[in-house]
Amino acid sequence: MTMRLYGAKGAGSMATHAALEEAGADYEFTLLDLSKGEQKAPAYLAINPNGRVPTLVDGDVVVFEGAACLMHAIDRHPDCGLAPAPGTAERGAYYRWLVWMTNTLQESGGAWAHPANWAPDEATRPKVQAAAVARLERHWDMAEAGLAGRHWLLGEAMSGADLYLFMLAYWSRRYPVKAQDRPNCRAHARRVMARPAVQRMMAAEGVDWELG
Ligand SMILES: N[C@@H](CCC(=O)N[C@@H](CS)C(=O)NCC(=O)O)C(=O)O
Repeated sequence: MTMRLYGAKGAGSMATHAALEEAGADYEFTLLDLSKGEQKAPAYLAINPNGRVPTLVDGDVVVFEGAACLMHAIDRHPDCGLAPAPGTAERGAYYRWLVWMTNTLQESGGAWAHPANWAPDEATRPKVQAAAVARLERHWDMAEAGLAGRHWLLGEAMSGADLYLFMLAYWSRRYPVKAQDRPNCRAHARRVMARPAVQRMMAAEGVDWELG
């Protein structure tokens, strides 16, 4: 059955979109225009009451949250090589990195990019952003250390965690703390972006990254 990924240009759907391309999946991509509020349309809220992207619809199964969509897409294509076998040390690292990224690195970026979600009072937003910048420095340093001496987060093979890190690195290009300013993260982003599947995802979404 054809899966449907709801996403937006350069948004949290990028990692799942790239994984579906890597897997050669039978899927369709529905591009929502967030500036027009299409993510708040009643028909979309019926499948994802958060009113955010991404959402992955796989028959009767509806998955939201970017990392969950990514893991489900990969699990449905067990031969795609994007996740280590359950119960292995590498699988533990795969969970660890993915949950850490979505819960920590992504969250800190969100606090910098959308301080109003954390501080309704405008006067306190600069403090929220300053704290987010300090956290982002620590988090990107941790990603940098995690990539020391290895091509991929899990070591020998690229996984879904690398696609997720690439997505966050791409977003950070507009943040005061940029993944690309750290050599290991920069080399990692270039490595991921060189993948034909990632190129296809970026072309389909109409996004580019002049990483140099
Ligand atoms: N925790 C969610 C966050 C999703 C999220 O914030 N998505 C953004 C795009 S990257 C969005 O839909 N923003 C539009 C809105 O909040 O109305 C996830 O990781 O999937």
